Amino acid sequence: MVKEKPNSIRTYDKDGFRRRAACLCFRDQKEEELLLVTSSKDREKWVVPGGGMEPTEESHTTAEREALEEAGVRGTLGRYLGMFENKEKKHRTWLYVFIVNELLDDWEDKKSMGRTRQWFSVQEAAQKLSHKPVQVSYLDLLKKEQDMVT
Ligand code: O81
Ligand code: MG
Repeated sequence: MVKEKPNSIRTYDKDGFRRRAACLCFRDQKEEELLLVTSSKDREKWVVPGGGMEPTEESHTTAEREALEEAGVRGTLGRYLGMFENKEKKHRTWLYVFIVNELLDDWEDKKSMGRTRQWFSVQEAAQKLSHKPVQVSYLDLLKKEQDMVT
C-alpha cells in the first residue's frame, strides 16, 4: 500500500536530517506494558508510533499527534527521554513517555491503511523491534533508567 499524507510538510535540521517525534505509549505509570503499531510497509512488523514534525510544530505536539493518528490513543504526555539519531536513514527522533488513558475504536491509520496496535511487555517489545535498531535503543535507555531507581 502506498502511504499518502498529502497535507504533511517534512522538516529538516540544518545538516539535512529529517525531524521526527515519537512516544513510548504505556498502559499506566508502571511503564511495563508498551503499545506498538504495525509498520505501514509490512503488517507483520511492529514499530513505535511516531512521525515527521510539521513546520509549526514542537516535538511534544508531534509526538502526541502521531500517537493519536497511528495508534488511536489519547493520554498524558510524560517526560522527554532524549533525541535519537538514525545516521543511516538520516532522521532524528525526539522521544517522550506517554501514558494512555483512552483507546479509540477507530482512528486515522486504522481507516487509511489498516494499521493495528498491540500491548507488549518491554522485553517482548525489544524483540519485536529488532528490525529497527534505533527503536531498540529507546528501550535500552528506558531499562537503564529503571535500573537506576530499583
Ligand atoms: O509519515 C517508516 C515510516 C519508514 C520510514 C519513514 C516512516 O516513507 P517515509 O520516509 O515516510 O517512511 O522510512 P525511513 O527510511 O525514513 O526510515 O521506515 P522503513 O524502514 O519501513 O522504510 O515505516 P515503518 O516504521 O512503518 O516501517 O513510518 P510510518 O509510515 O509507519 O509512519 O515515516 P515517519 O514515521 O517518519 O513519518 P510519518 O509522519 O509518520
Ligand atoms: Mg510514522
